Amino acid sequence: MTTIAARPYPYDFVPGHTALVVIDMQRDFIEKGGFGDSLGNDVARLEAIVPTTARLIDLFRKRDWPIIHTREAHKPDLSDCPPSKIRRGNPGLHIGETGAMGRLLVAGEPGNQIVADLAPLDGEIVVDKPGKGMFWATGLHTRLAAMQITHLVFAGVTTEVCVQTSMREANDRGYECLLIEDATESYFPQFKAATIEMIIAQGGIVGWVAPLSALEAAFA
Ligand code: C5J
Repeated sequence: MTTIAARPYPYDFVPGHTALVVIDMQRDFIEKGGFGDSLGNDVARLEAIVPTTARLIDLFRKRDWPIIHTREAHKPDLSDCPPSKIRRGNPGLHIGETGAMGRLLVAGEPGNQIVADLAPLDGEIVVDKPGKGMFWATGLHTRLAAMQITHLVFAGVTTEVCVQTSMREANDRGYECLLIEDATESYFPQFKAATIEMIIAQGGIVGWVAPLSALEAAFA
C-alpha cells in the first residue's frame, strides 16, 4: 500500500487492486466540430488537460497497472438512447445527428474516438457507455470484480457530468475513489470547483482528490 497526499486526508493506493479510469476523452467533447462544441462550449478548456492525462496514463502503463477508457457512445440505431436524452441539448444538433466529425455520440463515428494523444493500447479496456455513469448497461462492475479491483483513480471529462456520475456510482459499489484534479475538466470552471468540494465534503463522502504531482511523488 502507498499513501498519496490527498484531500480530505491521505489516500491509500493499493497496487494490484487499483485501476485507472479515463472518462470520455473523446473527440466529440475535446475537439472543435464535436458534440461539446455544438453545444456552444469552449473545447480548449478540455483540450488543455490532455498532456496531464497522458502523464497519468503513462504512470499506470509503466507499471502495467490496469487502464479503462470510457466513451459516451450509442448504437447507430440509438436503441440504447432514451428519447428524453435525445430531446435535450442544443436545439440545432442532437445525439445521432451529423456534425463535422460524423454522427454525434454514435459508436464508430470519427468524433466518438478517443483523442489521438490518449489512444488506448492493446490490452487496455475500452468501455462504450450509453449513460453518463460508467456502470449503467456496461457490465463493468463484473469485470472489475473479476480483476479484484477495489480502488479506482479517475480522470477525464466532464468533471461534473460523466466523471462525477461514474465516481458516485463507483462509490455506491464500494470502490475507494481518487480523482486527479488536474486530469479532469469542465466547460464551466465553477462546476469543476463545486464538484471537487462535493466529493471531499464530510470526510470524503464520495472519495478523495489529489493533483497528479502527489501520485508522481509517491511513485517516484
Ligand atoms: C456530457 C460527459 N457532458 N462525458 N458528457 O454530456 O461528461
